[in-house]
Amino acid sequence: MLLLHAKFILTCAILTSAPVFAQSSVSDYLQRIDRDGDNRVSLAEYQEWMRYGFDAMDKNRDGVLQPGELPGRRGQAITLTEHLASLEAGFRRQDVNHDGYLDARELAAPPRSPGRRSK
Ligand SMILES: [Ca+2]
Ligand SMILES: [Ca+2]
Repeated sequence: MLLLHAKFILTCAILTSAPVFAQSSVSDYLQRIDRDGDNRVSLAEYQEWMRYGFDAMDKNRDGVLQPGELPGRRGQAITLTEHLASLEAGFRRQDVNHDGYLDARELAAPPRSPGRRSK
């Protein structure tokens, strides 16, 4: 559970480090992720989009983020497989109506924490 929590924090760190999150509106953001233009984001679209952050941070392209490649240069190493799995878990949490897609409202919702946040 603790490990999961750490990965959630890491996902947040990756999310917030993605420049697109800065100022763009949700619909703008949705259009960028929505490759097939059906106005909703599938898990595959979500993972494909979100892994940019991972790829950008994976300087040596070995599919693993070493602590030295992470924001603040600390934390646990994380593999791409683990990252995609945690993205999927995040996707499922955001998918409030469980239809397998994120619409604009679900995308705009604050990330849902898997557990209690601690400082
Ligand atoms: Ca789509
Ligand atoms: Ca949905």
